[in-house]
Amino acid sequence: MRITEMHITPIALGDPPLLNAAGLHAPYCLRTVVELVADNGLTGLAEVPGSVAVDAALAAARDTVIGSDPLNWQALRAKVAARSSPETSAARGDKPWDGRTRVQVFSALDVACLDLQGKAYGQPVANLLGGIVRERVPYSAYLFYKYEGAGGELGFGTDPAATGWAAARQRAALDPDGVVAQAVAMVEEFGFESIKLKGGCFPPAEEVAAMQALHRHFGPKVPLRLDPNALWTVETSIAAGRELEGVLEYLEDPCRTQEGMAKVRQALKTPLATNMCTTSFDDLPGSVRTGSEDIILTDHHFWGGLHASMELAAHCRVFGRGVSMHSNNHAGISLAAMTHLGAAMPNLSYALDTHYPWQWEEIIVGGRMKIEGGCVTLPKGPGLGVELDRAALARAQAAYVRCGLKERNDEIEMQKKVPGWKFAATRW
Ligand code: GKR
Ligand code: MG
Repeated sequence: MRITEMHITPIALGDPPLLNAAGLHAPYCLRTVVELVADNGLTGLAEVPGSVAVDAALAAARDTVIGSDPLNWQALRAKVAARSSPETSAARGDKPWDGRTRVQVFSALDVACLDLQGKAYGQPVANLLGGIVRERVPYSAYLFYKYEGAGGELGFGTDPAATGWAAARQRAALDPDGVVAQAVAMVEEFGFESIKLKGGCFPPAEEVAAMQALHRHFGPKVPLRLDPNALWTVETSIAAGRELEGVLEYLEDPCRTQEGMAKVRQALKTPLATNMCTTSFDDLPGSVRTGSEDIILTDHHFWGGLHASMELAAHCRVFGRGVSMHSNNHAGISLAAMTHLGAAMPNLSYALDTHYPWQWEEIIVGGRMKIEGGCVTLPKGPGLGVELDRAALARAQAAYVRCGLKERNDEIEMQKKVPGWKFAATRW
């Protein structure tokens, strides 16, 4: 099999005004869809977070990709690596999301090659990763503080006809009652059995109060997580962490650096998780040396693909780390890829993150994938088990052109609500 074409399509999907450590989500989240067409007529799909930088890095790899054999991922990866500049984990940046591009190119190519392989062999991607250890992959509810509004074409207004979760998705949630109401609606709709709150938005005491309110409402059997995206100092992390002992399943990235996380970890009984201080294979020696976290949240977009995430899972097993998954806004191609990975990862120890409930549009045939009982069932069919809905893709591509966004910048969006607002790497 040879790759004959590589298509790179930037898209925009509606996204509500969600708050986080770096500001506020814009009315659209950006994704880039990658299609690899092979000489046997098959097409492999992948999806990565969108930005002009990622699109340019993908385009720069095109000449290397065309003519390559998608069955030989290691050879293709080595060729792309040899022709692109190395990127250290420092290039990740200090924002909640990951600023690196090279790992995203690897990820897109790895996923699309696996999709092609699966389609060629008539096998699901999870089998190509080693086999299916679970058909139903558990995800966690992902709560956000938010302003009122739906985002996207629905604008900052609301759809008065909406009911249930669609209505709750539009409502503001800025205090513990709002957070609990959001959680109730999300859990009712999707059946999630774990709950995460995106923190780093308000003074820690307010976020501690929100977690305590969730604990009171849902009881001790529902695992809770809080993720301030490293905006707290070590001292604040220890103080807030102590107030939440017995409340949290894990505390995610309370503060910066492996050394900082290690100090917090020594002071608390609550496990710590990260997608910010241990984010690449280069970081693993430091993680082992310092003992920075208990759980590493992989993300195939940032660890360099599904194979790389499976490799990370093996390291986690050896070094006694739990493993689960981080997410950013995404559509169905990524949800399918995450689900195959979750289905194949033997030591998956926690329900995975997903932003999927916050979107309402889709670019795959059949529309929105189902989350039932908090789980996504492994898609049927070879490869990733999803196909592009060309009309929906064209609509999302047109939205990309119309909205004019070229990269994620939550600070600019936040300044529209709070003039002069500035991102601070450490706030409290
Ligand atoms: O979507 O605002 C967001 C999140 O803050 C996201 O960008 C983070 O990368 O979900 C993320 C996390 O767990 O850090
Ligand atoms: Mg996180």
